[in-house]
Amino acid sequence: MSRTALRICPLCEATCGLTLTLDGTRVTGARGDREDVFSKGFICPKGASFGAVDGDPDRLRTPLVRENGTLREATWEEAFDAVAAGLRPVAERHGPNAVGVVLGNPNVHTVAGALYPPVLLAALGTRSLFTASTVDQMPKHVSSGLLFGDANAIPVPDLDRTDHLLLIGANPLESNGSLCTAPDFPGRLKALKARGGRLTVVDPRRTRTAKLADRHLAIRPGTDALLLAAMATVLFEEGLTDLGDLAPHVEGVEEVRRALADFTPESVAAACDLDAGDVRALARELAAAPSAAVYARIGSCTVPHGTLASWLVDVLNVLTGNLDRPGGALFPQAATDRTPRPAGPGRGFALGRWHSRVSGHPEAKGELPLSALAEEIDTATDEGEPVRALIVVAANPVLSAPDGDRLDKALASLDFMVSVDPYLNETSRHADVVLPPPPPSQSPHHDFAFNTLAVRNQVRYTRPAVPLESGRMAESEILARLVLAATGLHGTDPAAVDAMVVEQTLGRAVQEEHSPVHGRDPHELAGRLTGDNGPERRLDMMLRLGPYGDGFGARPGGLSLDRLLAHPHGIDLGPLRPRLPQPLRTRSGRVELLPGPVADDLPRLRAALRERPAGLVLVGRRHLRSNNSWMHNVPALTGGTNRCTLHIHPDDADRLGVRDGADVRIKGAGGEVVAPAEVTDGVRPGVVSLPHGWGHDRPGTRLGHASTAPGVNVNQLLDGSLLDPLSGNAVLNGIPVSLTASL
Ligand SMILES: Nc1nc2c(c(=O)[nH]1)N[C@H]1C(S)=C(S)[C@@H](COP(=O)(O)OP(=O)(O)OC[C@H]3O[C@@H](n4cnc5c(=O)[nH]c(N)nc54)[C@H](O)[C@@H]3O)O[C@H]1N2
Ligand SMILES: Nc1nc2c(c(=O)[nH]1)N[C@H]1C(S)=C(S)[C@@H](COP(=O)(O)OP(=O)(O)OC[C@H]3O[C@@H](n4cnc5c(=O)[nH]c(N)nc54)[C@H](O)[C@@H]3O)O[C@H]1N2
Ligand code: SF4
Ligand SMILES: [Mo]
Repeated sequence: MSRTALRICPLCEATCGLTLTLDGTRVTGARGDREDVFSKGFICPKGASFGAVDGDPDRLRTPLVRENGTLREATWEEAFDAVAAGLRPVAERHGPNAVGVVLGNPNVHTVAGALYPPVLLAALGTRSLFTASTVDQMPKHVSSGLLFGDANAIPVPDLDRTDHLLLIGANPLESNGSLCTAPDFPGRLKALKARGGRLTVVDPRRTRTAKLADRHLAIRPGTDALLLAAMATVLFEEGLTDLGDLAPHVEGVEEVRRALADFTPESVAAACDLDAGDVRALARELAAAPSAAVYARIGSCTVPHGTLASWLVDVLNVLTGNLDRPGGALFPQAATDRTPRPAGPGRGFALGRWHSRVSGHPEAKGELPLSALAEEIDTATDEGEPVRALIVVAANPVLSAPDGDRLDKALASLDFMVSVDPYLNETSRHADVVLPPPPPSQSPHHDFAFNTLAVRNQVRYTRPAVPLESGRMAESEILARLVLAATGLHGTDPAAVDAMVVEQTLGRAVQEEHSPVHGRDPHELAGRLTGDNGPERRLDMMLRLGPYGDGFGARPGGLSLDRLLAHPHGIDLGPLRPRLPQPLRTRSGRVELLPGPVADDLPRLRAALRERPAGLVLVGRRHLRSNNSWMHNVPALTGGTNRCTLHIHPDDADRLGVRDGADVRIKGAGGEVVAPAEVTDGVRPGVVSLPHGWGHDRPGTRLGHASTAPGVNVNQLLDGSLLDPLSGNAVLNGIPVSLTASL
């Protein structure tokens, strides 16, 4: 007998609602949920393959524990005993920083990944935290921290209402969008054009997104900050700045004008390899549009001036009066956001409160660069203890971070490593204990992170579509037990972790004057929480305390878990609304348009005006039917054009004697790889492109399908030394490479 169940898709940031078809406990099909308040039936090929992703026979079913050098299947009890026995001695003997934590991308796609890592980190007290953010969006966090005082206050383009979208270094027709949660991004771009709006794309490749654009500028990689700085200067020179309602909330406009004055279209044109007239036109169009949004992603972040580019994006949004207004770039308000406090000065955002031990990289948002993970393990210094034990949750840095070969060796040298991962892959193969979470059909879903980045305020929750298979453990329980095992409380009831968080959160809330529960009894409130388990009670608590919540009765009709469960397709909370100055947490209580660390970094950008590397540079690319490093094991999603090939322009191919389909040797600072060439004018001359997440040819993994067409690891071309200095973000795009036609 088949039945259906609703499940929000966890496979990318678009968060589409799916209707799964189930045969017993097996997912046999997936289609878009037409009644979903946000995605309205949209689905992409990855979502349509949900069943294949979910049912991959290579997913681990039981924990693995290393014994005499090899991993064997084990019970959960044995596994957590081994975790406690492996981690505690390291922390006790060598101090908290000797235990490192690595958090990977899928943590933002799971309930467990949102709720438990913060508890784990607080309990461990380690400064050795490395996450996917520093190979991704850390520059945006840093620029938001400096501009708005809150690293998580990221303005999102108002896709559905804007008249003009300037889209930089993003390819939502393949990625489905990032830091801009918008199911059916392609449809929303087409709707923008249909209503007479304008789309400009800046990308060294003529992507599917670029093909949709009214104007495509094939910029030289790594130079977006120069382009954006020059656009700001044009706005100032031509009297096109107009802050509108923002003016009282912004300081530093004049300082920005002075700081950027020597970045003119003419001065940046050669470095960007763009026409000065085009740069000027871009600025004028932005200013002339009734509403406009500048939006930039991976291609603007994973470059040497990532923080400056991220900052300039919002500088342009501010100067044109588009920040915080409909049609511009606004701050979403998620249902699980903390109770908004009254506007006013905050504590501001600090960078570099501590530094990495080996290279002295400043922390950003409490994190050290993922690029520095290998050296923090394999290099001894007088400054403190190296990382000797590692907790890895949903991360595969051997493929996703620079210089996988070095990291591979470093991981092998650890005293102890535990991986929470459904696969035995390039990274988890080094673990002493692997703790496999259940497949998504057996897990609940709520988008704690992506609702704070969504183009429409809405809230949705789906319970597990099928019950936990016997022998499985929910990922929330795995992480709660991990917290206990890592902190000397091994054996305690994991429900204690949730109970502690509830007690602390409610205890704080009742003391906050702006809270709807101010002055009430936290125990009485805790007793009112509903939900089948700890994570559900925590979701109920966050919803009820949040901006749309029922305030535990103070605001009748407001949100609660019960109310959400009564709306299985979600609850629409309306379009994005202007919110300033409330979200600001800067010391001034205003948008600080020229923060000190940014001003101090401008001389480096000025020096880039003169840089003109003669050789080839490499950029990445994403494929619609792929996702970073972990979806190449699903036959339905590989093959066809989803392959690990080197895109190269015909002019470069001719010059270098590279033939279509023939192998090319690609050399970078960190090593070399060999991949087949795909000659295409989809990439501009001087630039080649290789996707990331490939290289599934290491021994000791269990990736039956992926290892049949392993591809190569593009990140082996990097040695980990290229970073955006403010954020510690890896430079993954625009890296110098040399090619030789192989063999
Ligand atoms: N050259 C280059 N490198 C890049 C990028 C690039 O553009 N170019 N992009 C970077 C970016 S943006 C990112 S975010 C990183 C991503 O890199 P990572 O953070 O390493 O993320 P993934 O490769 O997506 O998956 C990591 C692991 O999560 C596991 N996993 C899948 N589902 C679950 C789950 O439900 N629970 C748990 N516990 N684990 C799960 C997978 O098996 C996999 O081992 O890569 C970065 N690396
Ligand atoms: N199908 C699929 N979807 C995904 C993922 C995936 O791996 N596959 N990964 C997910 C993750 S973790 C993330 S972070 C998002 C990322 O989402 P996006 O940011 O949309 O990622 P990309 O598709 O890599 O697009 C980046 C674009 O930047 C261009 N680029 C490279 N260098 C430069 C430069 O210097 N300047 C400019 N202007 N452009 C440049 C590249 O050519 C590329 O087209 O996608 C998410 N969605
Ligand atoms: S666009 Fe993303 S969230 Fe939507 S179905 Fe595809 S993978 Fe899933
Ligand atoms: Mo990412």
